[in-house]
Amino acid sequence: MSVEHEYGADEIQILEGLEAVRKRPGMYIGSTSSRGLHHLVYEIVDNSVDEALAGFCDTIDVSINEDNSITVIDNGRGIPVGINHKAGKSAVEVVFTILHAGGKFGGGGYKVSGGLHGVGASVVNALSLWLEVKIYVDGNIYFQRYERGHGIKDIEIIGECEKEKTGTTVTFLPDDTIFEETVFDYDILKQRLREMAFLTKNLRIILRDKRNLENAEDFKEKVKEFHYEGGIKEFVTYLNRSKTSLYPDVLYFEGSKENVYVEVAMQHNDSYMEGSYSFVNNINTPEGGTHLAGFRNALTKTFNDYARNNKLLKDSEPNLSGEDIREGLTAIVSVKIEEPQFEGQTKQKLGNSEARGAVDNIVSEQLTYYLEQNPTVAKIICEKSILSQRAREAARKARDLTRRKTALEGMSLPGKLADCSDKDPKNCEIYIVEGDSAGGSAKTARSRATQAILPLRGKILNVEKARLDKIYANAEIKAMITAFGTGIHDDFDIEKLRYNKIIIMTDADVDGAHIATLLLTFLYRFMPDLIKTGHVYLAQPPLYKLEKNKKVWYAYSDDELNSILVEVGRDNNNKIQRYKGLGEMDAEQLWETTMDPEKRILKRVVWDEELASEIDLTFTTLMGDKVEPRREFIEENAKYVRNLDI
Ligand code: TSJ
Repeated sequence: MSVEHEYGADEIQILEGLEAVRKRPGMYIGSTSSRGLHHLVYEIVDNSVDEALAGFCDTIDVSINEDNSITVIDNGRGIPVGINHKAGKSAVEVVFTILHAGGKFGGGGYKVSGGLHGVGASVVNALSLWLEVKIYVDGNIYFQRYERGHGIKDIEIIGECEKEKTGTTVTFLPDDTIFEETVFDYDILKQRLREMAFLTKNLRIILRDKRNLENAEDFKEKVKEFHYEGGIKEFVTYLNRSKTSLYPDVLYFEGSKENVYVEVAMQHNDSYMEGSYSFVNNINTPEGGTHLAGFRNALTKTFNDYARNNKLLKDSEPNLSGEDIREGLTAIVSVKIEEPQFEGQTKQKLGNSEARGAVDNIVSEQLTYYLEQNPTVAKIICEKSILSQRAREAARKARDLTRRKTALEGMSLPGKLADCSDKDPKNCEIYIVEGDSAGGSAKTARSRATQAILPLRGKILNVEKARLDKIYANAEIKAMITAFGTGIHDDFDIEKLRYNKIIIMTDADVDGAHIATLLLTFLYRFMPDLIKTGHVYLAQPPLYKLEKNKKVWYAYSDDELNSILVEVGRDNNNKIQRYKGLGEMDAEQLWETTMDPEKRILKRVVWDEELASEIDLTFTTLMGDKVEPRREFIEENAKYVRNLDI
């Protein structure tokens, strides 16, 4: 066992190390917001996952305690309790009090630590009001407590346990003088722990919420257990759960090459979007990198070879593009590597060149074999890719035509757009209104100078379920694209945006929510930067109108209605009106309640990188074929929307 530096016995130097963490926590955990807070849990859990990867631990139990402290229990070998002679104290204390000791500690195996992660237990300790560790080994229970990073006394035996029982238990309370947010979010932890369980097959992770037990219906803690024997294979099944897969198998490839351990799982569904996620040492790499490049290269090459060799692609036809093959593909590429190099501005892109070759090699070889063994599946994928190739070609022609038209005729705005007169985009907003009658009221109600109205009629095309050629031919979509002015995909240019706010206005019911989601899906897939830069809003029409003694109140929720009723008194003299749709309001009411910038409520659609993959899932869930997940989604649908201005 060793530590990285010669620290000697100079306690002061060590404490200075942890003081540095308390002084600049952001340097070690990214931020002191909710994100940094949850990061503490992952730091601790990562250590147990390492123990699982080394083959000595199969269960990790994570609890949010009543006081918002966190307990992590594993059944591994237990952190070594012996004296570390270089540091002159127990190995446990080294782990918790010396910066960066964690990652260099112990030998062999893959550490999940990498990038911003993996700063180790000492950072968590430094940022906690207190931390307690218990180690079960050789029939003894060892214990040590720290306060703000300082050991209160030496490690000691505080009791006995069964000889066979081994493991580590850590409990810590984040320091509320450091973190802006100290309340843990069950759903955020659930999301990440589920992902960790998918990425480490056979590992069982349990999450418990022990808070507010007296308020819970039956005094029982909230518990969720994640255990996937199939690992990332089951991850793909989970991601495809609300879609229709094109074949029953999830393809799975695994192997090691040049010290890179590679796992890939994939399955096509009948949608037209690619959903590939890549991981390095269990950490998501949203910007991909060499591992993803190796996977894509192998996929393109192997399918083209197969399609040619089996005459599915004629000699006269061009090669399938990578995009054609990946249409509707859900894939997980996971590599474990000893010294990951992260590149790019956000350090989220894998740079190790050996990962490219390793993934390419393993996937090419095993996919070639799979296709030979499973000609039916091979044919389904090739035929789908060929259809995609043709649609892409048709779409290209349609797009070229529009581009040429635009160049010749200038931007001709859609006929049904009632544009605003102010030409400075900073001052302008556009209401996308579903239905002609609501569109009519909105046109009458609006402030002509700054508010444009684009009424959409008929069903809004679900871009998740249509190929590009059909999407480009759709009148409503064309109208939005030309009205916004930005172009789409690679052509997107935010500088050309004609309105500062894009406001989706639909009825305040389930149908309205559905239409809004269809519109958001289009924006999310075709102009994601519009959402990222915060230009997209949802209008909030009222649910109720209340009149009494010639005074009028509007309520935007049931709660609000009730509090108004408490205030004005509930009696026969008020006639409450329930709005079933925007169409029931006249222009004046629509202006007053939903469009007047002085009085209206807008919700801004926010983009959260952390939740991007979940959002991805929510969109495909809602747009998918299966009914059950869709209902669940609608019930919790306001998640990605936050209140902005009131
Ligand atoms: F780091 C930590 F304190 F945050 C922490 C470590 C927290 C938790 C909940 C668990 C762990 C942890 C560490 N679980 N299991 C281990 N294993 C070791 O530290 C260990 C044990 C034995 C040997 C060996 O070579 O015999 C090596 C190691 C790294």
